[in-house]
Amino acid sequence: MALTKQQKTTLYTNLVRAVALDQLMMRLIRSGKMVGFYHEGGIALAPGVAAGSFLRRDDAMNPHYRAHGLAHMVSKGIDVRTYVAEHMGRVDGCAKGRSSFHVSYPEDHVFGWSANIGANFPPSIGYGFAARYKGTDQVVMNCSGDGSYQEGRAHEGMLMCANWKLPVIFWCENNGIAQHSLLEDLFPLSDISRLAAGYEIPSVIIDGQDVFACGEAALKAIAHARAGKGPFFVELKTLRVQEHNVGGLNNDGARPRDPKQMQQWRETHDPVKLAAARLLKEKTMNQAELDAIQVAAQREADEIESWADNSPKATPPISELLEGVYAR
Ligand SMILES: Cc1ncc(C[n+]2csc(CCOP(=O)(O)OP(=O)(O)O)c2C)c(N)n1
Repeated sequence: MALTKQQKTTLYTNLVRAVALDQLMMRLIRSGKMVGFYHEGGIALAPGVAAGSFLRRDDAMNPHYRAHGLAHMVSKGIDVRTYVAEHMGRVDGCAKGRSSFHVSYPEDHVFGWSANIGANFPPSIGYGFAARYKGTDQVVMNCSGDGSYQEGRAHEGMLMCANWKLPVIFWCENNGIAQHSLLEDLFPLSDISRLAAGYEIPSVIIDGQDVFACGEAALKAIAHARAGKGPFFVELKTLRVQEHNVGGLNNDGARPRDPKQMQQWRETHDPVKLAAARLLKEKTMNQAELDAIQVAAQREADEIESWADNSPKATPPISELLEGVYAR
């Protein structure tokens, strides 16, 4: 499925926006302005961008938590100002500054997530079942890393979707590592999508550094699910070039990846540089157009930061702390 100029522009613009936001989040965590910790997206943002860019507003999406789902959410058209403010513990945050990245945007059909990896599968399947039951043509984009396919819920979910032909896309952002464990130490196979074959779910393997290839795969998977043909599995091979998270407590001990190797990947596998080179070579865009996209993305990130900066710090009285707690 060849991409149109408009689709390429959308993907490239969303990628540059996602990178600017990821860099903003890194500045916030390193300067002490962010509460909690952050999982850098780095050069692994193209899959998230592609996952969100071609969904309708009423399609459900469960973003992968890397880069805290920013690439997925901005690409789906969500205004992430309140989400950034939430990370900064501000009253205008989407959970009044009391959470970190456990949020939902129900009006945009992003139904929230949990720190518990694999927890996204049951609600995604439920959303897919609801779409089928109500006879709508909504699809569900269920994004996760390779790590969540160690979970029983992923396998129960794939089985149910395959059996009932639910419109769920299993979007696996495979960076070859789960926290501190290399993929080869966790799985007897290197292609997670081969698991899908056991459930008769069709699959593709994509270069996750190529945002256009990711976009083509998203269009294919969405068309398949929307046409009522059941689930589809997309495995996007990508790279993590940072420790698991920044600002957390778990960065001591053995480092599974060589920092020099990670630095080299940043230079050779940067999806923005790869996409820009392709757009210039094909003459889809010129340098001035690419520069304008960069400037606009930086401005957007700066405006979000100053908007959040102007929101007061959340210091709820003890009597209000249990508001919004629904189960204990
Ligand atoms: C059920 C569960 N087990 C373990 C953890 C600890 N944990 C947090 S992130 C993570 C690795 C996830 O890897 P992956 O899904 O591949 O995402 P990546 O960080 O590589 O993008 C683990 C094991 C958890 N949050 N939930």
